[in-house]
Amino acid sequence: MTTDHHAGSCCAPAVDRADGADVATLPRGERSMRGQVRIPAGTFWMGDSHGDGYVADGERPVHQVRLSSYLIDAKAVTNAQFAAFVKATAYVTDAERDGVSAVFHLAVDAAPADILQRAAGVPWWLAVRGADWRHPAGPRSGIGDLQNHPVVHVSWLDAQAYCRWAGKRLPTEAEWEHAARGGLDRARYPWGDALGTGGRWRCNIWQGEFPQRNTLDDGYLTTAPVTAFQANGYGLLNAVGNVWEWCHDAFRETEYAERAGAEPVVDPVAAESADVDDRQVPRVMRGGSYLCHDSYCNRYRVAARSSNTAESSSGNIGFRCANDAA
Ligand SMILES: [Ca+2]
Ligand SMILES: [Ca+2]
Ligand SMILES: [Cu+2]
Repeated sequence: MTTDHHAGSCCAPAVDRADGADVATLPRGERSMRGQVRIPAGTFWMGDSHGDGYVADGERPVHQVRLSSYLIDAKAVTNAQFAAFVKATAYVTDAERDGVSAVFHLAVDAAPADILQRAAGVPWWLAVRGADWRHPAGPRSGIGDLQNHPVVHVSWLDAQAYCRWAGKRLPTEAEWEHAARGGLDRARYPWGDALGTGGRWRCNIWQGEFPQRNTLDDGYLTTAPVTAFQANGYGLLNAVGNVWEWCHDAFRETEYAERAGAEPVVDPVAAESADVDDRQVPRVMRGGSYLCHDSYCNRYRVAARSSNTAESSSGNIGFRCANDAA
């Protein structure tokens, strides 16, 4: 396990893996709109209008983006849904092939011998043998009570495989942000500019002192059900917080800088996104996770960007699917 360029944040560590599944050999499912909401064609301001972001994440400059109409899942893909995919295809995830994935230290449920190492620079991430989507906290854990929680320990390639079978695709980064905004113009969060009111949390992030003490004010140390909290104006649930969500695009810090001046940018997709077999390409993750906290990782905002290599997995990365409008 090596650190990624987000060392010091909660964002999940990268994992080096020898090889993985060949997604192209999987059956391609018939196009499905199940569980999806339609986002009308429109123009929005993409990026961080508040100056909240980390410069190296490339959330600025804010620029105008025009998108065609598209469909996107209201909720992240659940363990139950992923189980149906695996049952139908016998698909083996990258974490299962490799036999190891990253688990947050306070969540680990594994024998000491299965805890292999701490990730350099992000010591709250442990490489745990036998951690995978069926065993999100390690070999001693299960998903019996987590059917309606987002699937985790899935790589970008695993997400691609699921999408192919489900008759869907991953959202582009621009589609993800536009949908997460819920129709609000340049707001910080899917519901507005303020994090919360009266101690009532609107998303699953970290409360307390990271990484040792979580007061659980929002009710969850790790994942929450995909139906928790209120939907945004487009009907999306848990766009920010809960789990990071893979997007189609290759991640480039300079992406927005290169778009500025050519606005509105129409249906943008980052260059280098097309090489879907490259396991080392950093892919965009959006929305932040249950580990985010203002003190060190303020990425539970709609404009926030992060990335991990296509083959990496951890206990706080999942995904939702999208589709072209019919
Ligand atoms: Ca929480
Ligand atoms: Ca999320
Ligand atoms: Cu974070």
